[in-house]
Amino acid sequence: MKFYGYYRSSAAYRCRIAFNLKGLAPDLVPVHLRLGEQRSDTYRSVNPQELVPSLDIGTRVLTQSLAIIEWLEETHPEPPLLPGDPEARAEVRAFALAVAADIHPLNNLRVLQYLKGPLGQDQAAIDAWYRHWVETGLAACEALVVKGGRRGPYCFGDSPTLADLCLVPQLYNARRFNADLSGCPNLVAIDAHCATHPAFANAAPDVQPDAE
Ligand SMILES: N[C@@H](CCC(=O)N[C@@H](CS)C(=O)NCC(=O)O)C(=O)O
Repeated sequence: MKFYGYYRSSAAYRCRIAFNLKGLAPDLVPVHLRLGEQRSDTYRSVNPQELVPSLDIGTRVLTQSLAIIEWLEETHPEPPLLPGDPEARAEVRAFALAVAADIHPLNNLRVLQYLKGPLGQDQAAIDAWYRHWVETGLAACEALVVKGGRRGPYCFGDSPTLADLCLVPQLYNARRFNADLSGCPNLVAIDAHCATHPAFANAAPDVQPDAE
């Protein structure tokens, strides 16, 4: 398998944690987002959305991090990243979507570049935009795990789920932009616990082969 990613891409980071948990090691094809390689003709033929990650599984190319992780879950079920109970699965997926569908798209590189270029915003305004949406979104995520009852060291229990795979990269991004995490003590504690797990530690941006 070939995995197209970028060390600082939080969507790719979610998949890297899943690969590690499932004991898989696809070949990395780095796509340098800051250099705009995602918009090259070569990469557009891999992923018409011009976004990472993509996973070439030989017969086709999968895109969208959550779709890739759900495919992994179906083809490599152990260890499970979703609970067995349908209501608990919905709870985990809701948390994952709160990050992946509601926080991350507002703060993606192309959105920040559009604010800066065509909309002429300065760096202070862009940083304020970033922090506003990440802090508002993470406050809601904090409430979701509290509402879920915190039954273990991870978001929803004693083992990592799709929710943790989405949380950890989002917190990495939030810290890069100096977001205020003081309102999210549960999320910060979960993130610290995840950092002790090799699957999470080995997926961290700074230890990737394409890290700068
Ligand atoms: N919903 C997509 C989001 C993918 C995405 O936005 N990837 C970012 C990196 S985290 C990207 O490739 N950005 C390139 C750009 O903004 O030009 C997923 O979960 O895979």
